Amino acid sequence: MLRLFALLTWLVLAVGLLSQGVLADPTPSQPTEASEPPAAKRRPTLELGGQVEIQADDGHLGNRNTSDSMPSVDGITRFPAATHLSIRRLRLVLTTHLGEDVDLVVQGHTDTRSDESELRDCYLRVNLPHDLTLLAGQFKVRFGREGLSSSTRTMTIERSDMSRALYQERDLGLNLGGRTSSGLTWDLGIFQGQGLNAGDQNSTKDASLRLVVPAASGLEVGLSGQVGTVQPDGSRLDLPVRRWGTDLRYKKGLWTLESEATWSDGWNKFSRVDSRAFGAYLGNTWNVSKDWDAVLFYDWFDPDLDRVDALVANNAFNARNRVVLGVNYYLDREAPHRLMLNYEVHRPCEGPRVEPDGWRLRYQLRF
Ligand SMILES: [Ca+2]
Ligand SMILES: [Ca+2]
Repeated sequence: MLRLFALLTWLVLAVGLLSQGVLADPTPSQPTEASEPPAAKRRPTLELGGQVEIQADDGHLGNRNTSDSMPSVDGITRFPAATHLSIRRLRLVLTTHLGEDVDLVVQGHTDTRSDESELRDCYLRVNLPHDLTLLAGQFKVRFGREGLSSSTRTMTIERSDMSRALYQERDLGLNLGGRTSSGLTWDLGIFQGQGLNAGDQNSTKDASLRLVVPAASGLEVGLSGQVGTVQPDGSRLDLPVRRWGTDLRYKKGLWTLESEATWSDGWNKFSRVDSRAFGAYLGNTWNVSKDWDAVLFYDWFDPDLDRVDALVANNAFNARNRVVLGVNYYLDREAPHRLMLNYEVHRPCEGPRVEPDGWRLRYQLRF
């Protein structure tokens, strides 16, 4: 059933793309009179942007493994770490305007903390009639709120464990999105299902759906779903991926509330097996003054609702929560250009008690 649905959606999206002539070879127009000079060839225009994040992480946050002394960005940490300074993200985004309604977006990424340098985004964006937008290539799967948001807009320096474990991030595929006259936005996508910069390991495709409804003044409510399979590295087994989420954003006066919950019955990045998982967060930003925000954020996540490791602080099995107290100082809210300071309190809710509490400091500029 899933394979049939995936095939049909691929066909619909491909026909839409072809009908716009995006994939057709351009046919040079014939000059009407031989005496006229040939028209100058229109070249694509280029636009360069990006962002940089320089970050310090407190060694008390601990490490999830013993391979290095870097403080972890997530999970239950039980190994020592040292305070560390890193380029958390350096992103360069090249947008090529190929035509009036067609852009090619390519984004490169470097992270010295995890020693990563890789391609992140590479996709065609086609604006279609009736407020439709088609994305084709590698880009963020339209699912959830926190994971889908740019790191330049998140409330906290590091995202919740729920988003890190249950959000697909980037994948290779197609997404058709639109907006109705009532303001409802929708996205329907088909993906390989294997994640970032990975080839498909099986013949089935994942499907994703996201709806965002403007429910009341200042309030928007989102619903997301993803179904499919993943074949982990070194395995020949296809594990199911079934995720459903709901989220909201409510802004009133100086306060912005964001919340999200995701249910998963299948593979996730923390358990790495077919398990039932659940996570949620609730965050509030108080716009204290023109340049300052204060943030209070709580999140909870269990990567495997049916198992507990009573002996070891185990990231694959055990539930945990995190409280983040934060302040942001904006040099420019629009860019954004800001300094973020977070203090994170981590507590396992299952298994042995560890208390890897500590601070993070980030300088962030989008250009
Ligand atoms: Ca697949
Ligand atoms: Ca558990």
